[in-house]
Amino acid sequence: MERTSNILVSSPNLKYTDDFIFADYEYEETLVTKKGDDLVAKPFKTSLCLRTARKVGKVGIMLVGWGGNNGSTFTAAVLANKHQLSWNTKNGTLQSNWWGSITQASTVRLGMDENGQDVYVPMSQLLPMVNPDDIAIDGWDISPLNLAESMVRAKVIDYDLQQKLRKEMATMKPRPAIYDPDFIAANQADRATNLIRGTKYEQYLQIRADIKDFKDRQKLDKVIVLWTANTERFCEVKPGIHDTSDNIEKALRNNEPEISPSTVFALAAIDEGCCYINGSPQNTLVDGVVDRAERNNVFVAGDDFKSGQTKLKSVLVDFLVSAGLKPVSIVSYNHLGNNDGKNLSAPKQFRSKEITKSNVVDDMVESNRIVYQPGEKPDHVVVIKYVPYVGDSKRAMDEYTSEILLHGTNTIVVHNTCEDSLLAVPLILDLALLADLFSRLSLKRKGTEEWTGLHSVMSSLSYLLKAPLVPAGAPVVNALFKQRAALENIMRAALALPPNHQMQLEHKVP
Ligand code: NAI
Ligand code: DG6
Repeated sequence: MERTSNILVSSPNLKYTDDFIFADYEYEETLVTKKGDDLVAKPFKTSLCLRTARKVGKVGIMLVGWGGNNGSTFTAAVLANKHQLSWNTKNGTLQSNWWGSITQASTVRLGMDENGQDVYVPMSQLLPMVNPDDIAIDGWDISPLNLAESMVRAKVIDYDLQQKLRKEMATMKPRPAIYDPDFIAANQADRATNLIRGTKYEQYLQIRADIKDFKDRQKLDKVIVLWTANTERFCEVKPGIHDTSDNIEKALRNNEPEISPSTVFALAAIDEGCCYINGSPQNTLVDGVVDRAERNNVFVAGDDFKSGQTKLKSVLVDFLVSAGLKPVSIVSYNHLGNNDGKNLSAPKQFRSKEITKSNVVDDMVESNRIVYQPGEKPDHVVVIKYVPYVGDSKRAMDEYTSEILLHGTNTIVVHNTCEDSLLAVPLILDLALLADLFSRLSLKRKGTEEWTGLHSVMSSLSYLLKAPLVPAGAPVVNALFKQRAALENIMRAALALPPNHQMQLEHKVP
């Protein structure tokens, strides 16, 4: 019998040492081959050992765009929870919580009790994870406001809670950042006064120095760097510049204009051994960056937080297509009035967001060749408009039209009033915590000696991202519950527990 938090896993395949959790695991899959007109399905098993390092260490997160709505709200949420703050509103006294975070506020089915009833546990208790109260926060912003001022500017946090957080947040000031007006909207220029000057290579060296400084001052074991700054335009990917680690290094030293600020941040983070997560849509993680991450055994993940409209889309379209219906037209309008919306009102930055918001149904469409012909896709339109009055309270309106039985039509209309940053912030926490957890997981085939970590492109975080980056050649999964199942079942495998198959045969046979 072994113990993780308050969960006891009783299995001959699980062993705890002071440093690791060792799990022996039979990974089962089905190989499908073509024989003439037939498909032959052959189940197979691979015997694996999984090893999870138990020591969590002290983890810090550095946010690029710390003074933005997400950055200031994240900081406020961490502090409010850490100090267990409550605050008064016209609806009474409210307590801090982490709702919207899958690690902190969602549960996982562990198994069933003696009566065949499901037993659920908090996801955070499955494996050793960082406690959000222990996270150190730092970051950069082109805007010089301290975090208390940023919180006021964001207009997200309730007034009374702002008053309780103000003193501590006023001591937090973003480090100067890299500003290249060619990459974000011209309407951002007036806040860009907190800047690292010099060439791209000098800026890269400064970011590395900042990471080292944060790590040393706070005595951290690990730093995770996460981009939650303005959406950039896509960089124009060029062979000889963006394709390999060596070429991108040369381009950086040559001050190549198509190396974006976010790519400079990513390279600096990777070279400091830090995981880099891209919470915005732009193509920061070009091949040369991924190559660099692989060479340094560092993790990268992206792109673009999947917080609201897209999350629902990746459920709804999966439901429609798997029900044998045929979505033929998906039209998604957004209007919002925060600084993100202002930046996205510029065509090139909108285009970046349009791309990540539009590619999210491809895997579901591909999965059903009964209703879709090869190459056929639904019409899919994404519109974003800037309406200052609504602030962070984004309105997302979707119309899904599907063809149904005998070419009838079914139209579903969804109206979602979101508080955008309050949806995104728990994802920032989960991305950091899960990136840390998966960086402590290694695997090997049974009987072999050498442990390897997960792939540098951390696709296990796909659930939290609109356009998941995957290792070259790997399929992209957008369907939300497939992503969730992968996440849960990898954690279960690390505890030598079988995947949750949901069959409940106990209740289906007499
Ligand atoms: P925001 O505009 O309030 O914050 C962005 C911050 O980045 C600003 O304070 C800005 O001064 C700073 N900044 C711009 N360029 C920078 C650079 N090169 N280095 C350092 N700082 C820089 O935006 P918000 O609402 O916080 O969103 C942040 C990002 O997250 C946006 O790209 C947005 O598209 C993305 N996102 C937001 C979601 C949400 O629900 N809130 C969901 C998905 C993605
Ligand atoms: C308007 O679309 C602004 C965007 O930044 C979104 O709010 C953000 O990407 C969240 O998108 P979604 O589709 O996950 O709600």
